[in-house]
Amino acid sequence: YQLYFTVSRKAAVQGILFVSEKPMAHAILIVDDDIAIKESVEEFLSLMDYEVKSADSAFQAVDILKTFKPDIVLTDIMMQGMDGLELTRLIRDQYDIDVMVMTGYSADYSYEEAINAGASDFIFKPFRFEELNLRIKRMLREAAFKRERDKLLKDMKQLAITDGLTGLFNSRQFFHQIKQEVERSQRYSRNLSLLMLDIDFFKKYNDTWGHLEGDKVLMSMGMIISSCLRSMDSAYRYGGEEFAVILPETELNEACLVGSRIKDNVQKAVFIPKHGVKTSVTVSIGAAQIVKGEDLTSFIKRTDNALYLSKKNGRNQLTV
Ligand code: GH3
Ligand code: MG
Ligand code: MG
Ligand code: MG
Repeated sequence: YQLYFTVSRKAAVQGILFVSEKPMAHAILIVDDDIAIKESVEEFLSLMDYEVKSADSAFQAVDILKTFKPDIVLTDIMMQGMDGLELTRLIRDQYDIDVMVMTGYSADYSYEEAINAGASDFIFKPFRFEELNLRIKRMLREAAFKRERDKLLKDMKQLAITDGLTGLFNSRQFFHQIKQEVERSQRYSRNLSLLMLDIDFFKKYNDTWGHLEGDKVLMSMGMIISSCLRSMDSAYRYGGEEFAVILPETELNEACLVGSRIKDNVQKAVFIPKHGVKTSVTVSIGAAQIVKGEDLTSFIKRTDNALYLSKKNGRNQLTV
């Protein structure tokens, strides 16, 4: 049987162990109905320090995948029942696992078919173990690179919409989100409310205790506001000491309940800007519910006006 491969198993293994360092313990599932091939590949990859499992049919592979999540599935194409391309489609559909297909029937299956089924690579039998190993390593490298890139992209997206000081969404995200919510509420006639909040006499707080102490208050504001929200609500720091809460599917009186809770919790919070000094801040709030046909500018302006009235009428209060 060893003649089947252009390099004998033993020679290949020795050769590679000699020239390459040990790979990390990645997991591979081998699927082939040719038991001799399955076992020889399994033995080779085990010797290369991969965690290996094998199946002699696509059905068995599907079963194994329920509990075993390899980095790569290496599958034969021609198999009874479900073939390797069908298995590839199923794996790509259900899991984020790379598939390499191997076949000896190069005339029957094209590279294109395998790629279209979702395979990341394709290898013709008979193959040399060195080639298989190099292809596996390349797939693992590319998968690691892709994971890193995806994570970076995700982190960057998150960073672009987050306020660094409070962890709330930033003003860019506020205008993006409120625009969408206004459009949605108008198109589907849904309730939508908005709160705008501004800390009272915050300039004085900064002047008295310093900017860094002021920043601590802003951070606490982020936590207090977040703790008062329901699952659909979202909070934003849209200015220096100005915050907004978007409340989808919410009537004005419910929005006022949320706003009042925030106002009360802000007032209750104790700050210690200096050893032995206990102080607190208050917040003024404007609340509004969108009316039929109202546009974004008008909606924000009405909320802002309500906030202005809270300020004008003595602060530490909510106005609709
Ligand atoms: P009012 O009750 O009318 O809102 O009075 P105010 O002093 O809060 O309002 P004003 O708009 O005059 O001042 C806002 C102050 O907020 C100015 C600035 O000192 C402070 N501020 C804005 N952004 C930040 C920030 O990022 N960190 C800190 N520590 N303070 C900030
Ligand atoms: Mg076969
Ligand atoms: Mg302000
Ligand atoms: Mg203020």
